[in-house]
Amino acid sequence: MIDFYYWPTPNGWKVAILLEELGVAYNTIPINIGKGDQFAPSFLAISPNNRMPAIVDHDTDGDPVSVFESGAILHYLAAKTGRFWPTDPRWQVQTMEWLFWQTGNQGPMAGQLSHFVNYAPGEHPYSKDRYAREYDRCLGVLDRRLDGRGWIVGDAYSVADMICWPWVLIAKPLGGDLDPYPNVTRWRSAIKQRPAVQRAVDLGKEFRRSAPPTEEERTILFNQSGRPD
Ligand SMILES: N[C@@H](CCC(=O)N[C@@H](CS)C(=O)NCC(=O)O)C(=O)O
Repeated sequence: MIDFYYWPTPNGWKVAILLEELGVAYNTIPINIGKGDQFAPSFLAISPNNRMPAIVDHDTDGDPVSVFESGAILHYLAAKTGRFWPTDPRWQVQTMEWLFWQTGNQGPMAGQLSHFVNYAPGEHPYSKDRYAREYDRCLGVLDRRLDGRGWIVGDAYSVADMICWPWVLIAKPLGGDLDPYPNVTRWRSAIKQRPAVQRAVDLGKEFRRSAPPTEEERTILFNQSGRPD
């Protein structure tokens, strides 16, 4: 059994998609990031960066294995199962490149854009524009990569696609425009049709925010620093 520390956001969907595609048994543990669950010592022991997703894999030969950071989780599960991971060593290198690209580029830019769009709408136009442009630049990078190919790496759907897809799914609510990016649009639709992906996006939908963030959520998600209390 895998414990999956989760909240329904694009970063959470990346791992939910792989778990659903693999069809493995997992136990969902909600981490309400708007209420501060990410700072609980028991969660920090698994995910020291106070971010979800994270997993603890109990199906091991020895002690349970805990993994934080979506790229590391996808690599761990794909390497362990041998699925959604290419066998060609050159394609394996490329898969790693796109896992790192997503967590170092598209993810942080989209995450900051989402913060300015959802938590400080209209308050900081320069910052919002900076991240909107970076998000758009990343869409262009993906579009060029997908030119003439169905999937990001090799000839099959893999964890490289799973990690890059969730922040593209929500382009519109982020204020992004997919019209200039036909390859990304085609790829986004192909993945969206997969039943496992639909189950993953629906996971924990009862926890999704239906109203603008409360003052408590804004304070928890804005006021973080690295200093001990
Ligand atoms: N690089 C991390 C990013 C994870 C991340 O930013 N998670 C957000 C939710 S989308 C979070 O846990 N936020 C809690 C907080 O900001 O305190 C990954 O890819 O796993």
